[in-house]
Amino acid sequence: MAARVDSVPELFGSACAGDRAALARLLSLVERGGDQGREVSRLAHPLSGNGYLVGLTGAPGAGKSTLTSAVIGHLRAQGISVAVLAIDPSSPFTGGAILGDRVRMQDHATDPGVFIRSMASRGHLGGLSLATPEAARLLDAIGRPWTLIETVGVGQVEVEIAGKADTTVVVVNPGWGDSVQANKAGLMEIADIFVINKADRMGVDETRRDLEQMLELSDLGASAWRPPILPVVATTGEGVDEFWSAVLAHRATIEASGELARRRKYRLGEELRQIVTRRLELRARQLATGEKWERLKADVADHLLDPWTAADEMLDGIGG
Ligand SMILES: Nc1nc2c(ncn2[C@@H]2O[C@H](COP(=O)(O)OP(=O)(O)OP(=O)(O)O)[C@@H](O)[C@H]2O)c(=O)[nH]1
Ligand SMILES: [Mg+2]
Repeated sequence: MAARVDSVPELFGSACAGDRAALARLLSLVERGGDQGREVSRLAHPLSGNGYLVGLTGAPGAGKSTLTSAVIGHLRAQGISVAVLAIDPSSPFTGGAILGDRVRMQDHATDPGVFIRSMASRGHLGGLSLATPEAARLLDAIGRPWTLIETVGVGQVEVEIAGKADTTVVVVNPGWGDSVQANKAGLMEIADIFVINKADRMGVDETRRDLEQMLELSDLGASAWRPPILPVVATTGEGVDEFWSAVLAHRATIEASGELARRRKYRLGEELRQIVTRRLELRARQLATGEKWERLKADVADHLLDPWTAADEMLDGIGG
């Protein structure tokens, strides 16, 4: 077989025309970061902004993948295509056995309207928090109208990623303590919609009360949107229609109020800031190995120079 030497623009063109293998290769480049990853970003950015990003997060095993799978089924029934990014999943997404009975992920494996990808950070300069928005932007740019991002809602990076969607969904389970954990993990602030999944189990009303109480205490500000709390049984699909209606309602609300545009602008600003920070950090690390660094360190240790003045001298080199 001939070696595959397609350039990034060629791959991008193919992906736009619906070539899934090309898309998968572009996503690998994005994951890896580096110059080719940047080239993908350059091509994708001007074309992005039409797709819509939904983040799903919650404790491990809350049923995020099962719910995602049910949503895929819901959208596909209407002929709407969808992409899924599973961020560092603790359970494999395509396993089938771990997924709900009604709509197994395998059913979607051969459907050209569905694209599912597990993301891991493979040496990307900014890790997953920078690779994920780039991947989402690529999917947006090639014309996917919906992208769902699943992250486990533990850990700062994961919560941060989930919170950077257009609509963020927090999945909890019935029973004492789950909503308290969600609160501790910082999920209350980022939730636009709460799903109480596994509503076939005991304790739905208690969990709803807990969430309502916490919502009372949290500052919703002047926001026109009050996060709804929706019971769902992802395994059977019960409540999935209502859930998706809530996503559509949230989208319509923030589109009309200008909040969506604000969120996106803020997100891009944060991304830019993060990129600059990472690059300065790298540069500083490079500088911190040279001769000048050793001299300054020695001077500080010998009390000839205070650390701030030494840092000034160091930073002169990078214009910061
Ligand atoms: N009883 C019941 N079980 C469910 C429901 N939804 C999901 N499950 C089960 O819960 C388990 C975990 O579901 P997943 O969808 O893999 O959960 P997840 O949140 O994606 O898990 P991680 O990605 O590992 O964090 C599976 O055994 C599902 O079959 C539900 O509505 N009711
Ligand atoms: Mg999962």
